[in-house]
Amino acid sequence: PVDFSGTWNLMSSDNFEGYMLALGIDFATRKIAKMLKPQKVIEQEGDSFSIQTTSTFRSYFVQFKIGEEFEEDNKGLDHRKCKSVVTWDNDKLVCVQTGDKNNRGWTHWIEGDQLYLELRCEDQVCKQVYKRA
Ligand code: RET
Repeated sequence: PVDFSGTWNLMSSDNFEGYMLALGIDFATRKIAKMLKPQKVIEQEGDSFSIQTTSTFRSYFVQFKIGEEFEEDNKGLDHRKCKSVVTWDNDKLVCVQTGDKNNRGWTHWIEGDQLYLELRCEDQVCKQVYKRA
């Protein structure tokens, strides 16, 4: 079975700018955020996850259980509240973030030594690749 646990460093990011624009992130924050090389620390215990995204500028923490809806505050991002739920699609983790923005969510999966993250909002898709630290 797939285990996302570990520390992951950002290697590449495609269209993070478009994703941030779709979220309405302000200019100054976008300029800083696109220079960052965030690190993800994921703890997975069965169907319980915690994901810490850390950067020199700002960090984001989220905790969830598969299939259990939770209130997400998106603190430090766009601050819009969402009802979020994460499910398995085969070995992919799929999050649907229901709120003011359409088509908001993300998908995480692992291939080899790399963690892939696709971030979606409205018509924008950001693709990121992380490597095990
Ligand atoms: C940073 C820096 C400040 C501006 C923005 C950020 C974006 C963070 C994102 C985190 C996504 C986390 C996920 C967790 C679950 O797996 C880097 C904090 C916009 C988009 C998908």
